[in-house]
Amino acid sequence: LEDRIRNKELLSRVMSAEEAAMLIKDGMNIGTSGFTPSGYPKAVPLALAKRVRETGERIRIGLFTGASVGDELDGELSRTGIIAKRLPYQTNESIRDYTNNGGCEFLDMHLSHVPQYAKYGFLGKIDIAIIEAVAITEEGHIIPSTSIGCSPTFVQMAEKVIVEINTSQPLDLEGMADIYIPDNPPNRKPIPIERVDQRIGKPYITCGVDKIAAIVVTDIIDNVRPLAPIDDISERISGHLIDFLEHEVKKGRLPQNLLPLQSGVGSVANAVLAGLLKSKFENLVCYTEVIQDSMLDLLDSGKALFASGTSITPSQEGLVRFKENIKKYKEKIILRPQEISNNPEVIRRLGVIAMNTAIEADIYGNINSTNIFGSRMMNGIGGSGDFTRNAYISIFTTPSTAKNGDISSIVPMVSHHDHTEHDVMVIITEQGVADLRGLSPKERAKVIIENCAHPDFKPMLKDYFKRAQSGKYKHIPHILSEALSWHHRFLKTGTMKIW
Ligand code: 0RQ
Repeated sequence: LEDRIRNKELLSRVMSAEEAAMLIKDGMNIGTSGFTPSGYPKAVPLALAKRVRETGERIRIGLFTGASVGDELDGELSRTGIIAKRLPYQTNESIRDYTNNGGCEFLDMHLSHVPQYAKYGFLGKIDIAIIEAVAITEEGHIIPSTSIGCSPTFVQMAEKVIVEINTSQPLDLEGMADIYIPDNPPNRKPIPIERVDQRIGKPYITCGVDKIAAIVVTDIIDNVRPLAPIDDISERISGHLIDFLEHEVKKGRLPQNLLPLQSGVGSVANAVLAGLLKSKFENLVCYTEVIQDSMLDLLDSGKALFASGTSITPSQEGLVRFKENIKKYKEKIILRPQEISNNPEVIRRLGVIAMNTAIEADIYGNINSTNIFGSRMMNGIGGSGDFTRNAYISIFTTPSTAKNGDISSIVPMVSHHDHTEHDVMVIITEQGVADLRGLSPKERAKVIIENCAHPDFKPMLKDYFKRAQSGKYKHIPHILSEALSWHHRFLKTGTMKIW
């Protein structure tokens, strides 16, 4: 244990998860490590849930994380009714249902905003930070595990820190992190990143011996999620995206090795990166948030030279490969706080190509990535807004239909807005590519309907757009009484179709 807890005094603060969980009281705000279920605390939340189950004690907390965390945290604490408020992103079925059924208040936030909200005091007091680590240094600083997320800021702002030393996380992770926290305005300086492989901070999270109230040793592994196999639709979307990038290179708007790539999560995003592996692009670099299997493939094949992110989130098999080859990956991967990985200033400077997924898009180019039928929260906006608004090219992909073809993903008006017509440059479905750059709303509508809509819904969309244009106002023509009728029809009849 001495190589993991390098300060002798701190060895006396090692305790059981049950004892550490006793520090958590009703009404507290708890900030934890974790980003897209990786590097999050597991033993303490499990012990807290067990305590509440066994004693019936009332504990309701605010739970703040980097992004999504595993079932030991979001799942267990929502099933025991412990979470009163949650931010900023989740992917766990239990907390999704809990949120949609009104069990907690959920704040869906741009991920780059979370650390600065915490630092500005906008989230109130952070009582305890619970951070998964591979080690604690002699000085009491924390070597984070597979994700950085908001951990540095939560540690800075919290009154007390509980560290979960996870022995399943290799010590060789030490050195992968690059921790830099910007000052608050008016003293904020430019972030000195000009290349994706640049290190600007420290390899540890500054904490200090005094702040550490408890250390829990565990070996529970990250509950990473399996990736769906790449299907025909995802492959076609990926093909269109690669063709589009090749076209941009031919036009001289992108260099041969493209620009730094950001890719969202999910099956389509994975297929897009897998497509890049087969493409003729070389010497790629990634400035992204999540590093998943296909990103490791790009690095292994030599197609990509470097990846900067805030978490490593491979599948179970990918995790084994990552751990076995960690020394090699350490030369090609930097993990940064999400305030830096998702920073608008850096994204704009580097000229990132942002590729994210939509639930639905409307004919004018607005995107809904989060709320099904306007009300049912799926995962959250995550980092998609940080990247989309500031990217060199912002691309959204989605299959043109959902629910066995009964839903059109291209609709007259989105039922919830995440990314507006002002931010979205390209929409791609398996049907084709709509390049919206430089187009007015009516010009966009023609291209989106023509190139992206499914043939089953194209005539209905054309008919709507035509009739809308005979209305009084011509800028963004709509028939308000009909704009959301497609969603309404699905909820009533189980299909958006009218035949
Ligand atoms: O619901 O499971 O009940 O059938 O939406 O759809 O096809 O499984 O999609 O897993 O690729 O996720 C946008 C959610 C896509 C994800 C989203 C229903 C569909 C299914 C999921 P069921 P799929 P994926 C990086 C950047 C936002 C955040 C982001 C996401 C469910 O990519 O959360 O990009 N993105 N962050 O049936 C009604 C439609 C629908 C629909 C799909 N048009 N209408 N329901 N569904 N289309 C991550 C981070 O920042 C951390």
